[in-house]
Amino acid sequence: MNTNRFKSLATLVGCIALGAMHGFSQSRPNIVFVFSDDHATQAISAYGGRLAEVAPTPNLDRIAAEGMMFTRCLVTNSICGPSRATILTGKYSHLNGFFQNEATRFDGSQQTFPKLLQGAGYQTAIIGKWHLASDPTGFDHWEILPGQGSYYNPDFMTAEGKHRETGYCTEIITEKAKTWLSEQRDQEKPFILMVQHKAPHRAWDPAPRYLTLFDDVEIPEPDSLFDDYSNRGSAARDQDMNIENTMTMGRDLKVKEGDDTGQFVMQAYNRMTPDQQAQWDAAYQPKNDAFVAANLEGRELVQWKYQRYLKDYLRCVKSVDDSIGELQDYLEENGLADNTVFIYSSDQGFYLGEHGWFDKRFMFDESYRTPLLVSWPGKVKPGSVNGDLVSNLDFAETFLDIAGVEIPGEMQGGSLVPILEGKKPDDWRTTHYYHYYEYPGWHMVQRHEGVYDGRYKLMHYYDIDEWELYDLETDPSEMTNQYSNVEYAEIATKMHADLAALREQHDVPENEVRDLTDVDMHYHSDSIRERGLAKKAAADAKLKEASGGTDK
Ligand code: SGN
Ligand code: CA
Repeated sequence: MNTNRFKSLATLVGCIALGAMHGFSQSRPNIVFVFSDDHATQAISAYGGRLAEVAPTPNLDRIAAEGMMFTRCLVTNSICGPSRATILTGKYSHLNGFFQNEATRFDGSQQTFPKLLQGAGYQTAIIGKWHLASDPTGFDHWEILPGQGSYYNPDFMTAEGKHRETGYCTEIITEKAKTWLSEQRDQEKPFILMVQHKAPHRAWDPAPRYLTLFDDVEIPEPDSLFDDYSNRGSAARDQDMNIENTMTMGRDLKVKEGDDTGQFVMQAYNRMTPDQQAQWDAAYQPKNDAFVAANLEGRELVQWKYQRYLKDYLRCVKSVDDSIGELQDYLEENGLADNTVFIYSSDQGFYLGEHGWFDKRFMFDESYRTPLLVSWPGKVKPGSVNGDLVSNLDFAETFLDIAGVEIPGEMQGGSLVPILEGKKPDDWRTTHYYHYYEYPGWHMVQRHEGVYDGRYKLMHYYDIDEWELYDLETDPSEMTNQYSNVEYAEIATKMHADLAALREQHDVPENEVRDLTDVDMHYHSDSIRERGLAKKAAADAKLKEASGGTDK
């Protein structure tokens, strides 16, 4: 995409803004960026879908009603750390160096949008999940969860060290955000506040106040809950992220009696105060007793797991929605709402039982698409819905553009400001590039890259050399791989060309980024690790054979 026009416009605006910094700093908009972890569009009622009625999200919907809802916000790599690194840098994993969730440290010495905003006179703050291993750079204020963080009585890290708070994580993060807004920031400067929730990440531990929400409700099932993975390749079949087999009874599903590992359930439970444990037990024990007595098997057991999973996930979402409402109210009550861009997104989407799955990683729509809601009084037309191909790759440039700060040419996305103003640039992207790198590892999803053009999606699981092609117009649930269907031959050719063009445009190296093995990955169990390593060895041998016996 050619974004030079916007980049030079931003330069001009940036110069004016910088020149005027002392006199008119308050006129530069503030940004509140609320970001959650693993929140799928299926669980935001503004997006519609099967959960909208049973689990409404009124405060998230309010952002959509007052601003713009993006229906095709696509991630560059559907996994936490890489998504966050892309957002900070405006670059793909292969350029920002953060490929794999658990195995990489973010290089905080590189250019990021918070540093650029800070340099232009913005106050920058981040509160909540960070998950990039190194300490945050470019922030006047940071207070982060170590690693994945904890739902109950979480620890926080600051430049001064680590301390523990009592309470529920989503609520504590919201309180901290309000405290920063009211007491800790420099009131003379415009600001960007990043509020980054842990919720609704696994293991979906709800707040005390919502432990029994949805108890009397039946959550609708997706059509593909019992997917048999026919008509697709082996990656979908061989994953380890399904409700039936991967979910643990103890930690994930909160049935202590059924905990197969012993340690998992204790991690969360042991952090709780006696009072929190009592509330937890009062909520779950009667439901668990009924479950044990029912002695479910087969399909019924999967259906029960789905209900327990979705209810806990949606309970966590409810707290995130409350957080949005509290922050919106705070901005309004304190005269900040009119000059603040309010943005909501998540690090990626998630499977809420579609294909029988939880987790993410695949380029299939549920995890490839992430929510994006933006309100900006006076700029964005209330209630607008946008279906352009936008990406978390665009966030850094958008924040800079909102602030009138020059956008570095090396950033790989585009600013969303023109789209927000209803003036989509003629040269806006028509294809989007995706690349996931973590195999073997958690949930055993094969590495793949791919391209999407808004209708067709071409995916390549390159370690096992399997190609998949989906037509989302006729097959929105992506159940049938059309790659070998002659009727799609021309489309396949076009998509191959698009993929090659995007690889070139984004400077994707040919082979070296594929050699990320033998890092200290985390495995669910020894058997999964062995299965994964065996598959990886077989794939390596196949690649070696294909390349005539050389190693790369
Ligand atoms: C943890 C989870 C995984 C999840 C990864 C990545 N396991 O390892 O299920 O895929 O995080 O999530 S858990 O048993 O510890 O919950 S991410 O949001 O950080 O990408
Ligand atoms: Ca995540």
